[in-house]
Amino acid sequence: MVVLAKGELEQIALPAVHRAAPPLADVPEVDLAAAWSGGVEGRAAAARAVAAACEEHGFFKVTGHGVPVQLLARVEAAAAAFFELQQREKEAAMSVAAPSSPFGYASKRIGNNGDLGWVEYLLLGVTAAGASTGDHSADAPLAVPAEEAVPSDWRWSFRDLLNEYTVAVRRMACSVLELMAEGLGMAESDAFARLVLHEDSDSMLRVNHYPPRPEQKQLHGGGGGGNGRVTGFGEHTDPQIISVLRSNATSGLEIALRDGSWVSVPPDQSSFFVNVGDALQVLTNGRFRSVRHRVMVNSIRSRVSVIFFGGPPPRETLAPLPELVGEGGRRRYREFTWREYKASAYRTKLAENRLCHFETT
Ligand code: GA4
Repeated sequence: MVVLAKGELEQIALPAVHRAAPPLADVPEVDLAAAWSGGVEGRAAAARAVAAACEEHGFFKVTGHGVPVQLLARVEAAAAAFFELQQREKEAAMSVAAPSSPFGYASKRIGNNGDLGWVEYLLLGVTAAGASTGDHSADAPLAVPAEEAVPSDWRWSFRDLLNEYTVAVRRMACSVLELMAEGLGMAESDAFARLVLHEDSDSMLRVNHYPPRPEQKQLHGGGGGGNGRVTGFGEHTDPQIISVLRSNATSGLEIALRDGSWVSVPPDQSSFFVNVGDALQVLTNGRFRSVRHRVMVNSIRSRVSVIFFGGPPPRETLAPLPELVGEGGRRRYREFTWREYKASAYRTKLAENRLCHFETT
């Protein structure tokens, strides 16, 4: 069992100082089906819409994505069933992960630098075949509870389901990355997608569960009520190229706009939400914005979300792409490898600005 040090729980549960965020009125939306079937014009329009959303918010909704709704529902149900297991069963499920590995099941602790949130989660590596594993070896089952915890067919089906989901979402993420490149008018439409499709791509799958907001008396050791909001996952940007999120119908996701104000994103269980990550901000020389986001536990309902993070191979050199810098243009970031960036990111606290260390002066 993970025992929190004295004071840690209070730190998570302290009502955030910020007020409830107003809903984002016009969530940019891209219909992939229309992009695929709309001929040259339809595709160009979708590509322009994607690029505009990435420049303005670094965030948009994807509809017409072609991922079967039944698959989404099955993943959601299986994830909910996993999180309903006893704490010791969930922890045992992940004991196959190397102790030093960031992969596995965890509760409340985020990363290694003291961040806490009102969340429990599974973090899984994704292999080239799209299979989610804990240690990147093809036959290490990871997203599964321990032998004695649940019937073995259940364990295997959860793992298979996550694999099926990962394959479908990665394919969709790459279609979106192609539209991004087209929207930027790049000569090669696979300039971004090829990094995530690469057999050494460092991608991940995260399954989050935000239990309903705790009672105020729990938060303050029996103290009075109040309407304080509880942070599920603190504000941050994602280090990777692209993140593709799908959640159940429970609210909680918030994004920061250019002016620094926060807006909430109305949930939509049949769509996906795409975040631009730090690596894509670098490749586009800052044209696309790595969106700062967070999850607030402000509901009486559980929130379950599944996020695919598409990353480049560790050895890949990242730098602003010359055609996006333009002749005589200024490169805003120096060159670095994804391995270097990730190591640096993992040394930071969640809310830190990780890209500033890689900016040119
Ligand atoms: C944010 C995006 C992904 O969830 C993640 C997170 C990672 C973790 O939970 O271990 C990090 C966070 C994320 C960025 C900074 C570091 C690493 C927690 C943290 C404090 C899996 C990722 O790749 O980076």
